[in-house]
Amino acid sequence: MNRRPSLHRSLTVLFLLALGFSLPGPLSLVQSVEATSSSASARIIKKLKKQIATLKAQLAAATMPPTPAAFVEMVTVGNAGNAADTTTFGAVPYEFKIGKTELTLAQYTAFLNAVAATDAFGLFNAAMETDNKIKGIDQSGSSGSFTYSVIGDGSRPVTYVSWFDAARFCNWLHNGRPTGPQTAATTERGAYTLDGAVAGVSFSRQWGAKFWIPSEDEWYKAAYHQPADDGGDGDNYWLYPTKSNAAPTAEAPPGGANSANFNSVVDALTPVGAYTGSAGFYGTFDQGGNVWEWNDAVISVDFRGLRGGSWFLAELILSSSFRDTGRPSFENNFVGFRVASP
Ligand SMILES: [Ca+2]
Ligand SMILES: [Ca+2]
Ligand SMILES: [Ca+2]
Repeated sequence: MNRRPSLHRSLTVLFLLALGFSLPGPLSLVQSVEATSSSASARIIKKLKKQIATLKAQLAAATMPPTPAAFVEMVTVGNAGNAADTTTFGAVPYEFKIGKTELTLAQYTAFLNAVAATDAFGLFNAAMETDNKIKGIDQSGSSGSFTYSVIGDGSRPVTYVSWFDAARFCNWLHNGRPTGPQTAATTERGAYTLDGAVAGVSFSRQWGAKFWIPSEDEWYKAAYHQPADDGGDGDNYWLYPTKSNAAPTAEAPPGGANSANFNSVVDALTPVGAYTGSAGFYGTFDQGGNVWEWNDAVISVDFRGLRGGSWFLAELILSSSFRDTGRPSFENNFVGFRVASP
């Protein structure tokens, strides 16, 4: 707290120096000190130069916009140019990042508070508040001044989110998490050009998107790929997203090295990343179970892709061989998402 006034003074000095002002004080001190040759003054010069470098770095940091990356923890999926699995999925010719976990209630609640005082495009679903399985997000007030708060544990994945809610969340991240009504500047443009759409499949990631819903190949690679040369299976792909060809054990977290939330052993959702010993090769959690996750595959004129299975489904559905679909407007307590970025 006490740093601020002095930082401000120093930044002002730096700013004036940048404009070419000749000032009494620090600069003239440097000049007068530089005119002498004693070792003591050399030390002072060194110290002052160091302080100036520090202040310049602080100034640079102070003028940088907040980084959405810090808001959603991402992991890097390397090995660009990998071949596809026998299922035909998983080849990605570039390096990218993907969310370490599913999006949480806390993150989605921050989103709602930023852009859904008036919820023009249905980012909130009343079941988020009433479904005892998920508890959820509470909406207060009336349209124009809605506010939202997490019910219970905000570390569980958000559910009752459509493909469009996920796309709007990506736009919001892309735009630097602004506050305001649902417009082009907040939720309607950026990664996806939505402009009020809440149905249909004719929406794709825009060039230059900073966050997006993973493609099916990106999602699949993050879940199942591990080069054989790097300790993976002989054909570079595991059957389950826990670096295993054997099905995970359905058990309460944290479990062991191959555990997940499925088969209704936990009622219902577990905090994201709770199976701490069961990460995928690239460091993701819960790509098998907890909630189904949207991807951007267009399956038909009516459906988008879903993968990974959920808290009440059988083990097979967590595997790389299982591909599901949903209408992009579908919302229920077993579907969520994670994001990807460059
Ligand atoms: Ca919605
Ligand atoms: Ca394999
Ligand atoms: Ca999942």
